[in-house]
Amino acid sequence: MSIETAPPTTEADLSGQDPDDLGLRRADYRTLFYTMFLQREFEERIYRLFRQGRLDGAAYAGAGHEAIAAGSGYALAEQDVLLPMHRVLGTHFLRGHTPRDMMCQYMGRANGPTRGRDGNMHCGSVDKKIISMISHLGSNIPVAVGVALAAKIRKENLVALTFIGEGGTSIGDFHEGLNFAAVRKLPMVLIIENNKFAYSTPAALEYACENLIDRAPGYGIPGVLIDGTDVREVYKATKAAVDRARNGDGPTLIEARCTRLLGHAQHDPASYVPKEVLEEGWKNDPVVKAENMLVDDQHFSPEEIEAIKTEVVGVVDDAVSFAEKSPRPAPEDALKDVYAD
Ligand SMILES: Cc1ncc(C[n+]2csc(CCOP(=O)(O)OP(=O)(O)O)c2C)c(N)n1
Repeated sequence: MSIETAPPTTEADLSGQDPDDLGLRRADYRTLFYTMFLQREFEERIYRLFRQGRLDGAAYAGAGHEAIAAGSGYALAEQDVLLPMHRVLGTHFLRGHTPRDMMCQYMGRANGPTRGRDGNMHCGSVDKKIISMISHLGSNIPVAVGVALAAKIRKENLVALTFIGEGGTSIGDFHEGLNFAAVRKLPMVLIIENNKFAYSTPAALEYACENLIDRAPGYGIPGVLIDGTDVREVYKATKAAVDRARNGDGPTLIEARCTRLLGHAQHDPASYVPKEVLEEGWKNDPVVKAENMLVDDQHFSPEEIEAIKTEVVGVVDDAVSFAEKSPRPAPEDALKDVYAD
């Protein structure tokens, strides 16, 4: 998490606790949970704002994907490049987009990252090393491969991390990108967010192999299957893949299993998803799991967890009122930054 957005750290967080088996301390766990809860709360709010007609564009949520966002984003080093997709909002926060920035973006305000001039999830930042997602599924992958290729040619020590849904793995870009990255041993990590549905298409109609990482040996790269609802597991797998890429050993394919807990987007009640799938998914809610893990293993009291949640709700309240007071873009600015001066 960048300096401007890092949640306040208490003395207890900084106490001389030794790092655990993953090299993480209490302050790291606080940031991981804070990020997950911030994604959940922020997206709940944008759903509500959408229904009230206060939000521009559509509203997508990554409910069920919060551990994937926080655990993977936290495994990156400052110089690495992030290419997020539509269910990993938490990665934006970890790289320094503030809740105010993102709320201005969602509300189409002039002081949002795209200055109110692009779709709400479509924002990046050169300084923060975030490349805006591309709506066309799969297109992020060749871009990540290009970033990794450039880094290798320029001998820059950076890794590109990107994502794809299990539905998107059927697109040609997945094969072309992954094959090129494997052949050239490029520093790239690709995480498949396998949430069981691509819009209304169930996984059984999307691919015939048992696991999507079964494809990895075909490219000559490692494939790692993980529980995408367990933030420690996501961090551990991503960190290992990032370290491997940084060492010049090439890309890794990670398949993170989770459940899409809501519809495809706000407009979709997801009545086609079997009740049992959703019940099972909510039983494995990654945010609740992280909360329990913090209490059981990391010695946070339930009161401390509540305090983090209250703080996050306040941060999101502030983001909404800041965005609503912010100006809309001026029509004459529409072409600003489109062409080089
Ligand atoms: C090439 C392309 N085809 C179709 C779409 C429309 N679309 C957007 S998201 C989506 C479903 C994606 O499913 P999946 O890849 O499994 O990701 P999820 O949304 O479940 O996280 C579709 C069909 C698109 N954006 N791009």
